[in-house]
Amino acid sequence: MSRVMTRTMQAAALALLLWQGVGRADAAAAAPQPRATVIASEAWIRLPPPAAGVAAGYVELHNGGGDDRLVGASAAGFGQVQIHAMRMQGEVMRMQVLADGLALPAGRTTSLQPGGYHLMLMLPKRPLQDGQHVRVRLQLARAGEQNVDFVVRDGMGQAAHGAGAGR
Ligand SMILES: [Cu+2]
Repeated sequence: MSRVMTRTMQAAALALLLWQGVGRADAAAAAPQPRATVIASEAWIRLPPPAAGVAAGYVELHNGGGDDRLVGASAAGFGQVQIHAMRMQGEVMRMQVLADGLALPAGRTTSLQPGGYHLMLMLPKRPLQDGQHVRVRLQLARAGEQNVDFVVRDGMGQAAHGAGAGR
């Protein structure tokens, strides 16, 4: 009887050890990095005209995880960063603030690009320069915060941001 008891206890102790080991392995696998499920690429800011109070930022956001949402953004050199869409209003293209952010469907790449969704960088603390890097902190509902470096580029050849398309 005591032998059986001892074996049972040994088995239990072994099971406990294994369980703890597994638990530790799981924790180790999960701990190192917050899941970077949203990958940003092609991040750039169109060089605005001198004295412009705003600049537009564009980026490709690939979401390799579950449904997510870009809910906000900020940048050290700007008083505020908003998420905008371009919408036709009658025959005129206008910008619109996306107060609830921008949906990033699972497995898809969502493009912020000229003529469409964009980041509106407002209240610049100093003028932007061609080639400059601007670090923007993106706030994602699920994936958390992510810093992305945007390069300032002179976007010649395309309609100026915010210009009316009606005439
Ligand atoms: Cu805008």
